[in-house]
Amino acid sequence: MSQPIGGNTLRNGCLAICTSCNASTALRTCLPAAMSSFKPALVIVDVQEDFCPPNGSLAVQGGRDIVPLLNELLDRPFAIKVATKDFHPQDHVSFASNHDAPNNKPFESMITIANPLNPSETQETRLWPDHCIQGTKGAELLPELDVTKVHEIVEKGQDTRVEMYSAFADPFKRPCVSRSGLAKLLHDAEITDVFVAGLAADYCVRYTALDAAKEGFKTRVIGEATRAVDPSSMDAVLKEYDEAGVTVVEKDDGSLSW
Ligand code: VGL
Ligand code: ZN
Repeated sequence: MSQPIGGNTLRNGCLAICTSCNASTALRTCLPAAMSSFKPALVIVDVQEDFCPPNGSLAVQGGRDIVPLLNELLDRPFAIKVATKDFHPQDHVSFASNHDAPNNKPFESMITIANPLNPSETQETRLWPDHCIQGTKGAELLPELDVTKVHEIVEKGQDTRVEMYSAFADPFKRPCVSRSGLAKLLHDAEITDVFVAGLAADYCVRYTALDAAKEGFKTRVIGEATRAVDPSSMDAVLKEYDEAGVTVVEKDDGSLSW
């Protein structure tokens, strides 16, 4: 049996859930909850001291300001809530301090790194100030982030030989060098949808969202819950999202009304 609502036809099971939400709520906003397969995860990327003012070595402007919104998101019924941590050894390849002059300027210099398992595969990557070193204050999650509501903390970037912006894996493909276990965690929990927020919008949030889409999750980035190292790069990032089927949503646009 089916019943038409506002031009759409829904199965009875869907209708029962839809009528349980505010009757005036647009159908579009309650539809994800009406689909039995909808199981959302929240991934909060790298909300760590080193990415935030006032003392972070790689501070992203406004990085601390997103925490109240992140805490609101943590109050929502995501099936899994994950916080990730960039977690580097002191000799990490991305630190400018580990390279020789003159091509060792943090934020500026680009280097080529080869896949340690296959030298024919290479990546161009940016050098950074030392940041998020294991065991240091800079690697800690912000104390104002309500980690009591986080189910899993996923560390990444421990392999000194490779850069790893994505919370899923390093960028090498032939073969991949380092995986965090996040894909398995989400797949094992039968997650269907991944919502990404955190720092930085143009690096770790970006590659985490793109990898989430590659893993087959319907992926949304919560735009106002991110901040970029270089805001002028975001147009290009939005284009990448478009091509990958990643959507940018905002807290109050209905995308989180389930
Ligand atoms: C990040 C630069 C270097 C990030 C991590 O979390 O966006 N950016 N390492
Ligand atoms: Zn890093």
